[in-house]
Amino acid sequence: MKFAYLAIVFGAATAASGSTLDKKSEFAQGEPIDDNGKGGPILGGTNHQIDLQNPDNLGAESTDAGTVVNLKWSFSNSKTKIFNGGRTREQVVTDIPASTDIAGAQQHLKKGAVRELHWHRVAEWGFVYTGEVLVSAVDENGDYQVDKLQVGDIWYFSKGSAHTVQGLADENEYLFAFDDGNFDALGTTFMVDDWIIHTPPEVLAKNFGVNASVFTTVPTPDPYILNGTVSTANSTGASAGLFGNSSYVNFPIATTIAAAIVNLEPNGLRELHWHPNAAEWLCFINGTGRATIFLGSATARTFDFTSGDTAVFPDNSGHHIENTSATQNLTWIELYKSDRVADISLTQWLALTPSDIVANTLKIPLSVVQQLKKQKELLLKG
Ligand SMILES: *[C@@H]1O[C@H](CO)[C@@H](O)[C@H](O)[C@H]1NC(C)=O
Ligand SMILES: *[C@@H]1O[C@H](CO)[C@@H](O)[C@H](O)[C@H]1NC(C)=O
Ligand SMILES: *[C@@H]1O[C@H](CO)[C@@H](O)[C@H](O)[C@H]1NC(C)=O
Ligand SMILES: *[C@@H]1O[C@H](CO)[C@@H](O)[C@H](O)[C@H]1NC(C)=O
Ligand SMILES: *[C@@H]1O[C@H](CO)[C@@H](O)[C@H](O)[C@H]1NC(C)=O
Ligand SMILES: *[C@@H]1O[C@H](CO)[C@@H](O)[C@H](O)[C@H]1NC(C)=O
Ligand SMILES: CC(=O)N[C@H]1CO[C@H](CO)[C@@H](O)[C@@H]1O
Repeated sequence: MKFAYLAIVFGAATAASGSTLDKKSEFAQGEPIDDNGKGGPILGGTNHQIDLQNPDNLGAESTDAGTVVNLKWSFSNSKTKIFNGGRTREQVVTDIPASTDIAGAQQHLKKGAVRELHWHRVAEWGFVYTGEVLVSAVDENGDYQVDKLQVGDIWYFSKGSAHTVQGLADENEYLFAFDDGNFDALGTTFMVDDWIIHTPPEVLAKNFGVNASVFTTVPTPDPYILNGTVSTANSTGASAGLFGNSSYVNFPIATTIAAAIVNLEPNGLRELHWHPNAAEWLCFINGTGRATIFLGSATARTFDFTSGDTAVFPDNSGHHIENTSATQNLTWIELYKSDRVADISLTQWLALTPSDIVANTLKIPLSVVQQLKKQKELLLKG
């Protein structure tokens, strides 16, 4: 595995305690009506399936307050681009305007298909979910690497590094992200064939020392993803395809994107915390959950999440994440535009502050403050 900056943490399973959702049966039916009859039905037309998936958009969480912008985007709402050899769909800043630091995409490659040679003016981070891929990259010093990555492996191509990715298994899929929410803006990605096509032939001839006519078959418009056969160049038996004198999959090259993958068991809680260094960008991989984001100025909003959802928790906002499934783990990837994952725990803060000051501020018993854990819990039992 090629992890680094990638903490894998687990929540603990316990006997299920009383569900907070039991009281919210109307919301669970897609009706914005609370236990006291506050609210009212939706008669003017609604997308009931979306309502059922998002009881917190219907007002189910009574502690929510103020107007908090949307912080969630499902890849299912993205336009999928299909190609000979694969497909891609992405979430950018226009999908979640608050996600200025990071944008993400899900990409699929068939066996032999290639995400063509290109570079970006932003850094790229990738995580393989399915299959196996060959990544190849070259940097400013001529340092290069070709490596095979399996499920759970990650890569990092620093800003400007030239790279390409090929699918090796029958079906290959990965999440990738950029350290700029607006990564798909004009002038962000540079495709090799576009450049060749837009260079005068006599310059190409002189540059490469070949007859310019060899470039008349370069495709235009660029294919983005193209089909092909698995690379055999530089096959050396057991380590076929693995060579180079640099590393894009060993860290700490990843200086602008830090990551963690989190697995929360049923009934677990990712404790209340915030990140002092950056906004958090998330992609939910599996399960169902909900999160409340406290944005300061007495505003807060709760969102419901399921697999394929992305989200941003703005820089320094307080938040927690709960599972909402009695049987399934909730798994997500979290990314930061930073060289590290950092968080401040609310419990630890209160435990390490003079207890009488905390008790007086919150008007809670001193004994309650005195038993708060001084160690970060990260993930709590139910
Ligand atoms: C949930 O995650 C735990 C590890 O924390 C693992 O042992 C267990 O098999 C997972 N359960 C399911 C249903 O995937
Ligand atoms: C890696 O190889 C390339 C090409 O031969 C060379 O230019 C570069 O200096 C090498 N880098 C290292 C660190 O050896
Ligand atoms: C380049 O190749 C074309 C097509 O094969 C040929 O007609 C032409 O003479 C070549 N030019 C040079 C300078 O060799
Ligand atoms: C790529 O797909 C096209 C169209 O289906 C097909 O004609 C071509 O043979 C394929 N090439 C490879 C290398 O699979
Ligand atoms: C294969 O890789 C080695 C370095 O491991 C290099 O010396 C050699 O030139 C490469 N051969 C080809 C055909 O790329
Ligand atoms: C999601 O978890 C279930 C078990 O709880 C498992 O069968 C399934 O393969 C997982 N899906 C992904 C994409 O990890
Ligand atoms: C917030 C929420 O719905 N949490 C649920 C987590 O999963 C347990 C079952 O394991 C439910 O009881 C909780 O309601």
